[in-house]
Amino acid sequence: MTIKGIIFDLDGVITDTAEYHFLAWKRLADEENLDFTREDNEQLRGVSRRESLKRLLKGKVISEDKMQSWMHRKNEYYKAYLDDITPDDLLPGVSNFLEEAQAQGLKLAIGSASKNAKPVIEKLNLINVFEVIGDGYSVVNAKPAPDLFVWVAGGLHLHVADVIVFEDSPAGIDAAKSAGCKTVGIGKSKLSHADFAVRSFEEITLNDVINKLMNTTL
Ligand code: B16
Ligand code: MG
Repeated sequence: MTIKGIIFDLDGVITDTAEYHFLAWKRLADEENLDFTREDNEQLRGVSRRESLKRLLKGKVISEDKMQSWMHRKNEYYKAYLDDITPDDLLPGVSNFLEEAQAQGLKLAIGSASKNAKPVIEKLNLINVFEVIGDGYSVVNAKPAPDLFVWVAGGLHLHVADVIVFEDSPAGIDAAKSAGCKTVGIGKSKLSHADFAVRSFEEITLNDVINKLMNTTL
């Protein structure tokens, strides 16, 4: 087994923008008298803005114009929170892990469903760390489709089988697996379908990850 590159999801892996997504959707839901809880928000992890709105609507049907205008409004609320992001908002252990991966000469990239990924990465001061940034504009079919990870691996000039994907969402693990990448689940969500899962980068080194993937029947 060779590992030549790593694709990191953004929200929930590199930084925790899920709280901002929640606050923005919650504001919209309150304004429109829709019931929306933190628990509901877990179902929006890693899925596109449009799919998030559909899940928030819980089967209620609205016109396409209204869909567009509500998605736009939520995004304006979300973008206002992004002003507060600084490099201190990296999740614990991320900075060391990125340094380790760079020191070992791996190619690094982002594979995020978010159309706001680039400004977030700029705010985190990581724009020069990633060779490719795949975001919500890169492909038509969002996670759980494999397209984004195939697109990013291609941008790195790597075969998908030589790439590890770190993801915090079930949709993201599904996408990475169907792309043919190795998968590591990060965070509190149940990600039992990943090759293996840990709660945080603080629990692992790059060598741990590679050893674990080598000893797992993939
Ligand atoms: P936007 P990721 C995802 O980011 C978020 O987890 C998800 O909650 C959000 O709906 C999606 O991006 C789209 O974001 O509205 O900014 O385009 O986890 O794939 O980095
Ligand atoms: Mg995520």
